[in-house]
Formats: sequence, structure tokens, C-alpha cells
Amino acid sequence: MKLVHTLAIGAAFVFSGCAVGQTTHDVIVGPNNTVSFSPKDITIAVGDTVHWIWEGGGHNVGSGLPGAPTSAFLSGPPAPAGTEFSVTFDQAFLDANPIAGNLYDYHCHPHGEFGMVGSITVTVGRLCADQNDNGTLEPSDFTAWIANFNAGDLKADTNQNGTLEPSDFTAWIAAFNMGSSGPICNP
Ligand SMILES: [Cu+2]
Repeated sequence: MKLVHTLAIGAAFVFSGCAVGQTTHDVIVGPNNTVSFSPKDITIAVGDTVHWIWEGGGHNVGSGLPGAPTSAFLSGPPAPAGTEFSVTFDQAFLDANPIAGNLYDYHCHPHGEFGMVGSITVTVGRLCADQNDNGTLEPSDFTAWIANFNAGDLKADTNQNGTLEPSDFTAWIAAFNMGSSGPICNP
């Protein structure tokens, strides 16, 4: 507690330019001459990008289940090996394409009926800096971070490395300074 307090005095008002980027998740289309996506089902955070890479040809990527396509995304007609396609599942995408549980099924049009299907589940976490989980960032999130940290609550794990340590404090400062464009955390 004392260590954390000392750090706070030294660093609380230093702007951090540390950029915490969103994650890009690669999915292989038609690996090893199979009619499949790999990995098939993934869970990502809001703001992340899914990047499909064609290892085999004659495939495409279209949202929805086989026989029931949706308009959320479509790579185009079946395409050759080497094709790439990306979709960023940011808040604007979620708003434009609302679906239960933010679960986006997709399939290859020629091979969906043969099991070439996949899914993307988008988890909408809270801003990492929002330690009191009230949906906004304010100075009380700082005292909430201290409380969470001292309680061993992984909500204080603002650098998202799975453990609590002093560097989570600097990560909290960075996240706080980024405001609403800051990183998303679960929990
Ligand atoms: Cu296919």
C-alpha cells in the first residue's frame, strides 16, 4: 500500500504516450487442403481485428450460417490461395450488426454445407482504467484501483498479464490518460 502510494505521487500526472494496441487474430482459410478454418471458433475483445489468410483456394468468408448469410461481412467471391481479408470488430461494427451474444457465425459459401464454418465471439469488456466499473473514467477510479490491487482483484491487472504487480499502476495511468480510446479489459 505504501509503495503504491509513493508511486502515485510520482507518476499520477505524467502523461503517458504508451500505446496499447488492439489485437489482430489470424485465421487460416483452408489449411492443408481441408475445408475448414483454423482456429475455427475464436473469442476476441471489442476493437480487435480478425485477419483471414487463404492457404487453400476456392474459398470465401461470409457472415451467417450456411444457407442463412447475413450482411455483416463478406470477403467476396471464392478466391485463390494468398488472399487476405480483415474485419475490425469495433463498437461501430457491433452497433451496425447487432446479434445475440456478439456471436458472429461465418462460413465459406461453397463449402459451408461441408462443415467449413467458424465463429467469432466479441467480448465487450470495460475500459481497463474504469476500476469502479461505472462506465466512466474519473479520479475515483484511482482509489478503486488501489482497493482492487490490495484486495488481489484481477480487475487491477491493467497490463493484462495475469498477475498483479507495481507495473499495473503505470499501466493504469496509461490507460486512464487514453480515455475512452484506452484498452479494454476482462475482468
Ligand atoms: Cu471453402
